[in-house]
Amino acid sequence: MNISHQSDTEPLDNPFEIAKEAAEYIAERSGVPHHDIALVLGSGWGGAADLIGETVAEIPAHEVPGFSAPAVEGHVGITRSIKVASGKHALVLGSRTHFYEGRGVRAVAHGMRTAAATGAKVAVLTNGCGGLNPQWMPGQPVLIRDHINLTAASPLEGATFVDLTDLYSQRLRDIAHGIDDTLPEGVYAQFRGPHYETPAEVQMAKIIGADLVGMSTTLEAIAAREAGMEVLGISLVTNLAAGISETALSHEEVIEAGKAAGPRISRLLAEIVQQL
Ligand code: 8IG
Repeated sequence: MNISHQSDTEPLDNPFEIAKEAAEYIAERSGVPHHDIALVLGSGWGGAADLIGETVAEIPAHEVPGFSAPAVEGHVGITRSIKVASGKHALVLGSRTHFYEGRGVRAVAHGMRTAAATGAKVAVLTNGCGGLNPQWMPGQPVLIRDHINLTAASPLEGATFVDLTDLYSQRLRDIAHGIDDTLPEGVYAQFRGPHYETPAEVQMAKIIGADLVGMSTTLEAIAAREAGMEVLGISLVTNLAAGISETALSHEEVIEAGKAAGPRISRLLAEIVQQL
């Protein structure tokens, strides 16, 4: 089977062809032929969409070719085209497919490939995650400096050797720091999930250099880079990772922490987007 994207493969067997179809659909539905910036709003980040600019179009995410309905409460299911005050067009992808959903890496990467096909040069990936630094309270935003992909998977197919040295762009982190110089940076480790880690797994993550643990972002970041985009990653620490605090983890608490921090991190993200 030929899985390279420059060649004569059947459209439905080629993830880049489906992404192109999705991008054409978005252009048609939104009336915006090209987008400049792509955003994925994870747990806690949904409110940012309203502050980024003027909503030009809203499209139920699952109506766009290749996307399926979101599986998790707290994840927004509307893809929005937003005109930013800077004049740029932002595409907020409303449905993130997580690797743990078992739909495969193509489904996980589809949003980034679609965004790149709409013309986006910058991808902003946000998430809610567990924190390993006990000084980071729930509600703390953290810039992703680098990642550790513990999924044992790659979104890339075939002999696709992509350099990840500066995956989380220094230039974009500098822009974020220009807005808030107190923003800490950290290494994000993606576990497969959907269960949270054991305390021993959290200790392992710490020993190998992680500051944040979550279930998204790394595969999307790799796909974004392959597709030629510059990546900014921002995590919201919604809970201390298992064993870092005494209390057990609950999805409800995660949603609550996201809600409480929402207005502040939404403003932060909106300000960043103005400068991209
Ligand atoms: I929100 O503590 C959120 N997502 N793996 N661990 C992992 N994912 C998360 C966590 C966490 N909190």
